Amino acid sequence: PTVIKREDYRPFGWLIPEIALDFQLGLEKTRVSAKLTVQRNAKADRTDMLRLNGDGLTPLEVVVDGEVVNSWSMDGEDLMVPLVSDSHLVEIVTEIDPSSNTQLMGLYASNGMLCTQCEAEGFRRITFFPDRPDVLSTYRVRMTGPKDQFPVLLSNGNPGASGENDDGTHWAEWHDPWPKPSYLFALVAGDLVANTDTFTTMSGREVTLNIYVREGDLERTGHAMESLKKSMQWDEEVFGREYDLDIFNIVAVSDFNMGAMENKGLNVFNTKYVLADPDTATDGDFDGVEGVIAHEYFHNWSGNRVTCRDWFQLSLKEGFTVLRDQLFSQDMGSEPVKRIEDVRVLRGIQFPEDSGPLAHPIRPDSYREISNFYTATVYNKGAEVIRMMRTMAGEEAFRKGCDLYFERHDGEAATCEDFVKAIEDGAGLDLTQFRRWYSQAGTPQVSVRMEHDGDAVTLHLKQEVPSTPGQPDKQPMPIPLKLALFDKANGSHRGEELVVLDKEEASVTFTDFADKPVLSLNRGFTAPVSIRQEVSGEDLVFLAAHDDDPFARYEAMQELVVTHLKQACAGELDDDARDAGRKAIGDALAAVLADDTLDDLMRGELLILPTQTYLMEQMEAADPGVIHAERQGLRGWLGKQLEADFIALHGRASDMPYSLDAEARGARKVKTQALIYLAEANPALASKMGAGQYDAADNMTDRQGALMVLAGLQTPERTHKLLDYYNRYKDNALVVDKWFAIQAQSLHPHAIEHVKALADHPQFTLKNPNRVRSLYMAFAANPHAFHAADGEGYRMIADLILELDPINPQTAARFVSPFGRWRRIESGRSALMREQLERIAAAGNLSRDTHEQVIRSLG
Ligand code: HT7
Ligand code: ZN
Repeated sequence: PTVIKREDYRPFGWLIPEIALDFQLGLEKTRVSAKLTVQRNAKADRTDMLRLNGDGLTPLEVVVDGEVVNSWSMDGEDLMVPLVSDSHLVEIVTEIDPSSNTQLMGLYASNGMLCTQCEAEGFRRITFFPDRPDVLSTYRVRMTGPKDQFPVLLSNGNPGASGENDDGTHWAEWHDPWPKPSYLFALVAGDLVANTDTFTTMSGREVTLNIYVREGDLERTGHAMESLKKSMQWDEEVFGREYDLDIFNIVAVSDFNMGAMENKGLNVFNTKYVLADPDTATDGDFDGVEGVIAHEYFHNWSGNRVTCRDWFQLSLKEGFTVLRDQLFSQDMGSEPVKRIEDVRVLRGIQFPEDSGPLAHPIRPDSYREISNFYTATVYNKGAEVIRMMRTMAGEEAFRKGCDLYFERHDGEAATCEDFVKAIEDGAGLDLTQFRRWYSQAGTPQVSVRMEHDGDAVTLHLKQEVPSTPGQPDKQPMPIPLKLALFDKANGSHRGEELVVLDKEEASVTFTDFADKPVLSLNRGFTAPVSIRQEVSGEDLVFLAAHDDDPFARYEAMQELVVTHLKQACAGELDDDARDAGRKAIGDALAAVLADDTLDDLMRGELLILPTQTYLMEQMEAADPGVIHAERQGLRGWLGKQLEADFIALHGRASDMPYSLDAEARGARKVKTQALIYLAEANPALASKMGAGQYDAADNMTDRQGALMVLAGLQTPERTHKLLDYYNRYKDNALVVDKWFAIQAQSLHPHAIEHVKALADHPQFTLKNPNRVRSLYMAFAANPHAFHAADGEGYRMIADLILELDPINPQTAARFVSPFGRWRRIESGRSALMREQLERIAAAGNLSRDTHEQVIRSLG
């Protein structure tokens, strides 16, 4: 397959200022007539050929300026229409079968309704068009379909005329006045009901808000609606962005490849990010709904009003919008807890990506299949890179830069460079060297050594950006690090400093320190880097107890555990040393449990052990079996030492009545954390307590927490409660997804057998991405099961990839990345992983998506 390169970008030869689409809707046959006004683009190289992208389409009719023509030809999947004048009207008719569209790209059927997904290149599966984000058009859409089957007919923009025909069909027209690229087109037709509300914008316009769902789901849309209104308000207050249509529609669909899609005025959502009530959704699910609703809404400006010139610029809209949704969620809930959660995702998913064969810069240089680049690097590291600019500029100056960006590029398809330039000009920063963050992949490693001489403290800082595929040599990047120097005697510091390390090596000196202080570095995680620091266990215990930056406190706790587990896994600790290490962690944890100044949400974070993936990331040739045993061993030891405290914590938290406020959520969080420790220390007790928590639960957070712990135990309660849960929720697809996931990610020694059996369950299907992810993504993220020493976990995921690829290549390709760890794992498993990658590569007829990922992974 062809490699597409960023440097090859050329403007399209033609402008398409307007498009009118007419749909005759049917589940098995939809007829699409497209009318394109076409004008020569004076800013592009002259051409007499109009290339219209297609994917699986055949033109039924091509009309140019009112005349049927036969002069067209096909170039692969694309339609080539010769045009001689400067402007033309081109009409094309195509026919598609939505019911056979299992890829869920373009127009497809889901549960009897029709919906679209056009990002990144789905529009070309609907009609022939220059399906690239720098061609902006205003859209008029008319659709006709059977009224009983599709009572609701939606598209982008504002509604126009509608009416009924004598044959049982009806029709509706929509007009979107804002020019947009084809990837933002959407259409929905189905039997849906709406939760309707309004929002009055800052200039006093009333906007109608609708959340469309299937009838039985209406009562679970309240949280999504509240989240939408809060997002609209927040974007006005914090970024000065006002909504720009009369109506904002959201539709929930159960078959969806990703979380949601920001189509102009008609967001299409995975049901997972719309539906929530206490009985069926956990606190995490509630946060997920709020975050994704906000994210898609914020795209209205960062993505839609200002869009991307080409797909290499994806982080322009995604990185910026992730930052915006993170800041929003920080403001809606606990700022430090949200920051910790975001960093956990970055370290758990993006850091491994950045150190493996799929590493790429946030602005990639080439791709074969763009769907493979909707990655944690583009999204989450992209957000961190913009966050660093904000840290260096300060909030106010950063806002000025953002204002300038929106003002300069409104209505345009922009580049990452345009964004950086606007921040540079608006915020008054020099970002010349900072631009390297856009072009260089790899997580920088910063090492720090502290020297104390007389009353001077010198920090010697050094950065190294590791080699990544195609980028053997790297240049130093500006790394903004917030730091504080603590006086151990009084437990405080003299204020935070921001140091920007922009050279390979630099030293900074601070005076007036008679005693050697304790360094708290990268506070608030100001830079997405790994820190290497010689720091004593004693200092980490001090920071874990005293740091006034909650993130740094969490970090110290994590570092204490990581350091210990790394040594234990490397076989560097004899029994006494292991006990001493465990004891230091136990003392720090006891302090966390006893600390009245902490709220439970934060306490819950401090109780979470570093993930196995993060631990593996810290080692050159990780042995997942050893890491799992050491990590669980530590957990069990802590559970035993602090058994009485955990039982007391569980009891206290259980007395808290259900509500969505922070206190009650915190109580639920620590309640299940306590159970997790007890399960390893005293399985019989934990089984009893877990069953009690399950039975007493009046909400999904408690019920799922208890079931998750029980699923890892070999007790009768496990079987009983899993069965009870299934019977109770078997008609709710999102909860059945949880039931699959709980078993696939469990600590149970037979998790692989359970997953194999679940694949034959009547409710399992490869056609629904949520269901596939709930079973197999959960499994692939379960280290002790996926990395089974005999390679059975690897075989199972490779089998899945091969079976899923012809059905849904985008989803199949996402399962390749776990195999990318083959170079950083002990030799036995490394060979087994590589063997499976080679088996997939050898299969004929692989999709472009999966083929690209397998080839890159084998690298
Ligand atoms: N911008 C949206 C991306 C998306 C997508 C990409 C590829 C295939 C299917 C997709 N569905 C949605 C989502 C977002 O980041 O807001
Ligand atoms: Zn997005």
